[in-house]
Amino acid sequence: MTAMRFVDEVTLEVVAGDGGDGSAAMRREKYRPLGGPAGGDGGRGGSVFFEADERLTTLMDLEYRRVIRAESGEHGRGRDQYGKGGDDQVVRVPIGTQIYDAASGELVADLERPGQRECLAKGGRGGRGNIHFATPQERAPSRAESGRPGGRRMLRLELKLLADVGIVGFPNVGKSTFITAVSKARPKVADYPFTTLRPNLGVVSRGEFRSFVLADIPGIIEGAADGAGLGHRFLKHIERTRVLLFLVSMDPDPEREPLGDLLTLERELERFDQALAARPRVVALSKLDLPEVREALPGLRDELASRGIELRACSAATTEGIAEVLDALEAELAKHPLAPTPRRVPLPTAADRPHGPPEAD
Ligand SMILES: Nc1nc2c(ncn2[C@@H]2O[C@H](COP(=O)(O)OP(=O)(O)OP(=O)(O)O)[C@@H](O)[C@H]2O)c(=O)[nH]1
Ligand SMILES: [Mg+2]
Repeated sequence: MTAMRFVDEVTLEVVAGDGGDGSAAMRREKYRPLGGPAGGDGGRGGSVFFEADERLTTLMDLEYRRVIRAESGEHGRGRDQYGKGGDDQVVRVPIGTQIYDAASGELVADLERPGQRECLAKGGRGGRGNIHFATPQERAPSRAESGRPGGRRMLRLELKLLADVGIVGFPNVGKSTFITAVSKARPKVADYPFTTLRPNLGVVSRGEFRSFVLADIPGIIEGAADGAGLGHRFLKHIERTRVLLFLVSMDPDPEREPLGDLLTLERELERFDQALAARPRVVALSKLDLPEVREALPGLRDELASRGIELRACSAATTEGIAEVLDALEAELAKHPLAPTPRRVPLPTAADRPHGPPEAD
C-alpha cells in the first residue's frame, strides 16, 4: 500500500475574474435613427473562495496548482443586454487551514469550522453600459465604463490539524499504539523509529456526550529543532492543542532513559515555541506490561515527584492504566477550555480583511 502523502504547506496565486465592460451601443430601429443608448452593463467577475471541508485531511490536491482563477464577467451588449457574471471558484481545504498573504505574511483567513467560507480574491465589478448615462442634455451618450480588474494575490496555505490533546514522545514509545487503543484511528504501528510520518487524529469518546480529539505526531528526538529526525515541523500541528500527553518508556538504547527523554522533549519543545512548552500536560510511562518497565516505575515515580511531576503509567497492549491517563487528560481539558490562539500573527478583525464578503449582484 502506498502511504498517502501528507502535504501541509502550499503556495499559490488566486486570480479573481475581471468585470466585463459596459457597452456603448445605440438603439437602432427602423424609423428611429437616434434611438438612444442601448448598451448593457458588463457582468461581475467571479471571486475565489476557500471553504473548510471536514472530509479533507491534507492540502495535497493543491500542491501542483500554481494559479486558481475564477471566470471573468461577459461584456455588456447592445439592445440592453447585460453581460453574464463569471462563475466563482470554491477551493475546498481541510479544517485547520490557515491562509496567509504570501507577500506580507499576514494571516488573512483561518478556516476552523466545517463549511466556513472565505473570499480571498474578489471579482471585479462590471462596467456600466451607456444606458445609465443618458441625461436630458445628453440623450445619446457614447460613454460606458470598463469592467474593473479582479483581485489577485499570492497566498501561503498552512494546515494545522485541530486537536485538543497532542501526544509528544520519542520515536517508538508507543504513541500510535496509544491512539489506536483509545480511538478508531488506525495509524501504522511498527517496532522501528519514525513509523509515523504524518500526523493522525483520533476521536476519543468517553460516554455519550464527552469526547476529545487526540493527535499522534511523528517522534521527536534530540536536535529536532535543528532538523534531526523529521525535525520539529510537525510540532505546529499540536500548537493549538490545549493539553499535551508526554509518553516516555524504557528504550533498548542504553543512552536513553525516561527522565532524560522527558527533559530532552521539553527542551526541543521550548526551542520551537515557549507557549507550547508551557502547555498543561500529563506525563505517562508507556508499555507497562513489560517487566523492565514495571520494575522501573516506583523509582521513576519518586524521581519525577521530587521535581513536581506526577507520573502515570499505562499499557496500550493490555489497556491497563489507559482509563486513568484519559481521566487525567479530561481533567486538564476541563481546566483549560479555550484553545490557544495562533502565535505568529493575531487573527484579523473584519476591518483588517482586504476583501469583504462578495458583492451582491
Ligand atoms: N509491550 C508493549 N509494546 C508496545 C506497547 N505500545 C507500543 N508497543 C510497541 O512498540 C513499538 C512502537 O510502537 P508505535 O506505536 O509504532 O510507536 P510510536 O511512538 O508511534 O513510534 P513512531 O511513529 O516511530 O514515533 C511497536 O512494536 C509496538 O507494538 C505496549 O503498551 N506494550
Ligand atoms: Mg507512530
